[in-house]
Amino acid sequence: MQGDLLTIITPEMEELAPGIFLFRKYVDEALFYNVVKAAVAQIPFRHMVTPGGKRINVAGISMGDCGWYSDRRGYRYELKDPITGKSWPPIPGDISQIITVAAAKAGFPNFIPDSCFINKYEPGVRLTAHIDQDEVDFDQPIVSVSLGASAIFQVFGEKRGGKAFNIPLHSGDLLIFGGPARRVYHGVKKLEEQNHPLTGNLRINLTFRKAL
Ligand SMILES: O=C(O)CCC(=O)C(=O)O
Repeated sequence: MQGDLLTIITPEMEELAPGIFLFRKYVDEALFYNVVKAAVAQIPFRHMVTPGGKRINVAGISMGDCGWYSDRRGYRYELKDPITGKSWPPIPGDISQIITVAAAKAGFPNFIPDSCFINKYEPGVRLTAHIDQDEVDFDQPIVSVSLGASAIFQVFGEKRGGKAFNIPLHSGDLLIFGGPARRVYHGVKKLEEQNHPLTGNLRINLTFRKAL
């Protein structure tokens, strides 16, 4: 009974700060994870390097019309995987639709992602603070889905350092940042060792963007 009451009074979406919207337990985790597994079967996770030649700790691959890419030539979007020369696996239509609907609820109508970066975090791995700024239109939000192990997403604001606003993210959560929060520095704290029924000790994150 208490559980039912909680379901009724918990809002579907919370605006945590201007432009930052959290939908707790919003997506069907198995549906999204099956999409990840199908994409990874086509292009295995890999560690890219920064333009300065440093290995990026979080392994990742892309789906969509274009994929975020980094190597000695710089950060950019690529229409084809530079390693294999093949197109990225498409973002399935039902997944894209779920993302579009969530974005509209947060006040971003007509958001149709053309790129999804899939991050894989192993225990001990963190994502350093950065801004997403390789996209063409900053009026379009970023929509991020978490699967498996829980992590702390950190929002720093306009500068990289300083005190972070910490947002714990759990499997099935969907986070949107756009508008005044579109170009904030953000990162993910070092992943703790965990055992999640979906992914074991891994955290998977899907970041949907309109890049081109
Ligand atoms: O893993 C996350 O929650 C965030 C990922 C992210 O910020 C990125 O891929 O740019």
